[in-house]
Amino acid sequence: MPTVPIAPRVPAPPLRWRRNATQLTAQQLADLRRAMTRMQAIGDDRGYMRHAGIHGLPLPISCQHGTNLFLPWHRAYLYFFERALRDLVRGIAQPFWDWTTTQSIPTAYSAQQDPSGAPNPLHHGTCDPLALQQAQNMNPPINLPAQTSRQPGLPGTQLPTPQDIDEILEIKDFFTFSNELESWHGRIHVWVGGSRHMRHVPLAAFDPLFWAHHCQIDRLWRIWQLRHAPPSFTSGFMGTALPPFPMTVAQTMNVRALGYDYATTAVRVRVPAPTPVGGGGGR
Ligand SMILES: [Cu+2]
Repeated sequence: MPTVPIAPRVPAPPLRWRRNATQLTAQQLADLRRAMTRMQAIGDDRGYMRHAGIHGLPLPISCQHGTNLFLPWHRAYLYFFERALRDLVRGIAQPFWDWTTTQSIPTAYSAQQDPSGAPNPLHHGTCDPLALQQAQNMNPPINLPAQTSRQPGLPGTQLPTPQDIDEILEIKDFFTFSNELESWHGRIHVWVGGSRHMRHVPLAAFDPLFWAHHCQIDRLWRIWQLRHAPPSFTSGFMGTALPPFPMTVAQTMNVRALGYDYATTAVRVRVPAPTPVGGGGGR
């Protein structure tokens, strides 16, 4: 009897799991910080400044807001950012900040120092000098220092509750869902930034918290995709390019094809936090 296997035993590449920023192990958080520290130290196209600068300033402003490309464009953006992180520390995935259950900035990001006493690279970033200069020339001008900072929770600002988001996830039409989610996304930028960097699209991505915020937006899209039948998009929409990324809308549809998924795709589930390292609130 032949014993040749009927299918070649080629293992599928392992998925990267994007985890909740408040539930990272000490090692996962240390790896993320190591990658960010290294990336912030690189001055060329692989570096943090370059990646952050793609979103807004320096010109051109590439991000898609207020359009049907909001979710696909930012998914591509996160994908290439994560790939750059992975070039520096193997196998890592960026975490998400679930602001519905962690209604404060996760301590992984708010702590000034890491456990060894070194500066926490998730606490702040440094803006590209050209971006700052161009921001000052905008109308109205944005005058902010190079080092990013935050003014979370000023009066009149608000984070969504799980119920707020659950209502949005029920919306069947993709483009309506996208618009509603984008509008909450903007309010969270304002909640974090106050008058500082996260509030302003041209400079927001220089704040390391930007990525965890957008990761949560991307996660909510993934949850929406799990809840609803795939929309029948036009080939025109699916074929739309997402510059500067070499990717089309169609290529952003399947997160597993992009090599990652979210460790938690349930909105209301409350997991008993196992020794939270980067937990919200204080340590
Ligand atoms: Cu944003």
